[in-house]
Amino acid sequence: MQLTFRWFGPDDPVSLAHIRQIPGLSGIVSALYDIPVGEPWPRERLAGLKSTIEAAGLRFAVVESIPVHEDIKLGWPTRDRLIDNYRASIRAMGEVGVPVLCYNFMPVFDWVRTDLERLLEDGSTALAHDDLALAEIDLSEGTAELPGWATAYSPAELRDLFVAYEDVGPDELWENLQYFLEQVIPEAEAAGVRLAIHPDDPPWPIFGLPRIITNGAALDRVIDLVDSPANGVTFCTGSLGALPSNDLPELARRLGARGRIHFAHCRNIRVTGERRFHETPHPTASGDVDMFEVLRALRDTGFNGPLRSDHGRMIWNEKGRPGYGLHDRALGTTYLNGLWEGLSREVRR
Ligand code: DNO
Repeated sequence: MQLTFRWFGPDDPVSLAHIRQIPGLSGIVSALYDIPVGEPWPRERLAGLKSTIEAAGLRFAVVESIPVHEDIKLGWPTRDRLIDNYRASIRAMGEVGVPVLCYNFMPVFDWVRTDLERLLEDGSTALAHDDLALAEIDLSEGTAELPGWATAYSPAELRDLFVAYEDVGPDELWENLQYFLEQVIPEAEAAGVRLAIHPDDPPWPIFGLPRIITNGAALDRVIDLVDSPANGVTFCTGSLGALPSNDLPELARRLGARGRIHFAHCRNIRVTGERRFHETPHPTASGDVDMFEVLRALRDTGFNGPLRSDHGRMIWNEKGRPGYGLHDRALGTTYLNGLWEGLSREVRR
């Protein structure tokens, strides 16, 4: 297992120098955030980012993410040119030597929450989601009011997208994912890059848009769409854990045994009702994710890929990007590192 940390580039209030001081940490998860969705990523830009990371004594372990253009998810004729661009970006990753690409296939929105500052009992704040509160959000003015989502859409853009998705249900989305993977996976194989699809977050349809990567059966299905070692998943405990029917240790064991977990996101959550949860500190005792058993399953199945502590709370008066401050993610990293060391020694004895 390689401990990694997400860094949002030079504008991130968290510096590489601080990340470097977290014990046991070797890898950075990052992206080129200024390239418009659909454009190919220039190799020199990726190489530049890699040099910056290496100059800080760290390694560029994962690209998270190259966003998939909506036309690809919608299956529009324009998708072929956009998929060509995506393949070019994968080639650039291979040439520069970044081995893992985390991506998602969620229509229109990436992760969504209804509260970015839920006050927890200990005085910290965390991200929270409640589908009843989501139903109250008015998107007729665009995405300005939507917590969590970084890409802003104007009211007109959003209206057009919702109209476009009227013709795309779960079956069409699956077909479009298959079409995409059939083209990009051979390129990834040739480039020495492993793709790792991120589960939908939260793992159910929102605003009437389909969401398909929600459980173990879906992750198995993705892997089966194109049978290649380059076609794998990001095992995200927080996303999958929001549905109590997902048995996380069992899922980690099954997908791990198939050798298709290429990246792990470790975050804990507390489910407080139907489609309602909030994020918590990382340890098992703090939430509903049995982090020890998840890591044990990964360890038992020989997982040796990148793993990162996912969303942290805001603690110690830190102000920063929701879910991505330094302090609580660093605490989480240290906890995960400790669990892993314990598990590794246990096995050797
Ligand atoms: C949220 C992240 C996701 C993830 C993308 C991957 O904090 O885990 O936004 O980066 O879904 O494409």
